[in-house]
Amino acid sequence: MLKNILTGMILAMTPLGVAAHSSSEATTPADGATVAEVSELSMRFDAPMRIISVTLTASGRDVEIERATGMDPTNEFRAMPVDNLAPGSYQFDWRGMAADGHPMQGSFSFTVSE
Ligand SMILES: [Cu+2]
Repeated sequence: MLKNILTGMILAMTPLGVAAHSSSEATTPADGATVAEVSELSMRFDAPMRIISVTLTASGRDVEIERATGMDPTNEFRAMPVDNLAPGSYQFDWRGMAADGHPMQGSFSFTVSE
């Protein structure tokens, strides 16, 4: 009961309740960026996020990546491509759980130049 009251107070103080969820503040590569090469994929959150699953796809095909971040909630998630990324368009999708237990998801895209 106490927990519910506190949650209501926090939501009431937060415009639209949006900031009650941790959200992705910045990514590497940046969303929409064109880069020459990718050595690391990362996302920073304004509150700890448990990242449950991540996928990297190029034109809908899965590209293998290796997580550097485990399953504990974190403000910074990191992963690396297993092989050098060929030129093309990539999309990174993630699913996670915010500190308040709500399921979250998001994505960002980038292009690797020729
Ligand atoms: Cu929430």
